[in-house]
Amino acid sequence: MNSKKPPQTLDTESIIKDARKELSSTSRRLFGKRILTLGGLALLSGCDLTNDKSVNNLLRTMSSFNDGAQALLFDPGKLAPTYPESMITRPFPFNAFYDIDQVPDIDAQTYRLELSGLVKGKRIWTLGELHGLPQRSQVTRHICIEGWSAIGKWGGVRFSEFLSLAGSDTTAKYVALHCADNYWTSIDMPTALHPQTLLTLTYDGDILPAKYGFPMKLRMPTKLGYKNPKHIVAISVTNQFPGGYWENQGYNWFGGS
Ligand SMILES: Nc1nc2c(c(=O)[nH]1)N[C@H]1C(S)=C(S)[C@@H](COP(=O)(O)O)O[C@H]1N2
Ligand SMILES: [Mo]
Repeated sequence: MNSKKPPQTLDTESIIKDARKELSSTSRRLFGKRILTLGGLALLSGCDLTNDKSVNNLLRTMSSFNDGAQALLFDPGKLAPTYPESMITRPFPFNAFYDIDQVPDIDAQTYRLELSGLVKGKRIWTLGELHGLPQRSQVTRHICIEGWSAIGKWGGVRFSEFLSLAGSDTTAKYVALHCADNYWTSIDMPTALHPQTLLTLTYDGDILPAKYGFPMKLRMPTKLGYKNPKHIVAISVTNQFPGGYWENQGYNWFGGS
């Protein structure tokens, strides 16, 4: 859109379309169709919608409004669907912000996971120590915002158990996850403590291959693909909003699936 256009030529339809995209299906159901008119959106956001800047503000407001709605609607006891092993997608797709030949090469011997922030206990973990914790596995569906989904089997440590072993302050708001390829994301504490959130070390029964995130991927079947970081090297428990690689470029932060 061109900011020099007079207000009456604002592209109403595409504003509403973008606004609709900012709302998840759950929040759309919660608020009904009525607000998805220009007047309704203006009322909700307090934006006058007379130029591009106010439309941008509106969409940003919608997105954080949607984060809040999704957080309210998130049920920490509700499990994402699991599938029989016969339904695993083979081969499982690879995706990253770079091509497969750029996947980071991480040395298992020298690898260390560093915990920081609101944590009282052990802050440096070796891979051996992580493999020594109780392991479980689950077959779940990964949904990528780019329009594909696939079923895979991941195994590893329940993240809530890891966080409590490390003496984390689970009343903190966020957990930030930093990756060897400089990707990062962050999640809300209720999702970090969800029983299906796993610090995964294996894929389909084998050590996690490089392309799927060696040595470790945080797998959350309750969140979209971009919230599932691979090659994690540092984790921080914090009350300061950490954002994320795609989230800072406009993807919705809560990213529920
Ligand atoms: N470190 C890192 N983690 C990442 C990404 C990335 O580029 N780097 N991409 C995300 C996205 S958008 C998707 S869909 C999944 C893909 O995971 P897969 O290669 O195991 O299918 O990884 C997510 N985690
Ligand atoms: Mo994705």
